[in-house]
Amino acid sequence: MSATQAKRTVALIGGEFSGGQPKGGVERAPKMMRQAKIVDQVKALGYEVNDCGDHAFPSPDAANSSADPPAGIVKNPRTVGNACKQIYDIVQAAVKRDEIVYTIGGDHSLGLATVGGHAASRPNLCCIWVDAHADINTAETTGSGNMHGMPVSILLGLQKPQDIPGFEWFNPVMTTADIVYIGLRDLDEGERSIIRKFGMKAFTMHHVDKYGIGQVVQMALDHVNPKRDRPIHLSFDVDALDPAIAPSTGTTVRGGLTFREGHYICEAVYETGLLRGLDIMEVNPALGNDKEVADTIAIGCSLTRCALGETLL
Ligand SMILES: [Mn+2]
Repeated sequence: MSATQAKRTVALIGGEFSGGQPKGGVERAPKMMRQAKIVDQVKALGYEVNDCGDHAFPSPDAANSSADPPAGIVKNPRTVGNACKQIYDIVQAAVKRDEIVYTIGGDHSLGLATVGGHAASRPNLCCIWVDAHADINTAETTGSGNMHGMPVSILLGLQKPQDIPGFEWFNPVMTTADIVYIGLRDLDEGERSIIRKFGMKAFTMHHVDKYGIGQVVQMALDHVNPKRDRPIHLSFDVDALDPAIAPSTGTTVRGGLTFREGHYICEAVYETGLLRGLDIMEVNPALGNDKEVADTIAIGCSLTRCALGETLL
């Protein structure tokens, strides 16, 4: 076992939520990862686990959208805002206990709650967002209206939370300089404009090919955490991985991270000794055959273990 960091308690939070996108099933991932013995695996790495439970949220009812009508084309805003508020509060409480917050999604709209709730109690927090997508659409730029493509814009206040019903409670505390992307390969035009306009640091798959994953993680850390003194939240959308190795997720994009590249990111972040928050998001056990589902759940578990200190030797 590595002595890189003193073992803290891990607060495990299940976010059984699918309302940020249209595909059912993603809300079942926390239970499936538990069935795959994720709790025992984290304990085996030497951590105490404070099990904060799985939190279920009603799926949006398409037949009765009168309770939560779209805001422009943004879908289920109050449903997403309510789920985010509840997870945000749970995350914030765990951070105040100085625990490592580990959230299993659920769709990535919950990233607003996990990173946002974390940053609210750890002001110096930085974030590494590993994803095929930038998730930085605003109400103006979104083409789909699915809120799992919007958490970063609200998190950073580029999209005013007060302008989306259900998000009035949220107070952005992070800036565009506090977050770095790895793995991007499917960006909307509006997202490109936002990333360029604010000079945000983004390592796409082009950069992974060009520099190799070791150099990319180094550069990402140098940008967001040059003195290696800031706590890190790693928000990992499994669609960052190539669909050949993580097929059971809602928005697959070819040309993703290899198995080793994905795990390397987690290992390298662990080695900093600064990991304080981890999300494993968008595992969807309803998509794919039995083997594909098992492989994707297994990779959610192994990414978790690597981020918490499992090493090859
Ligand atoms: Mn995402």
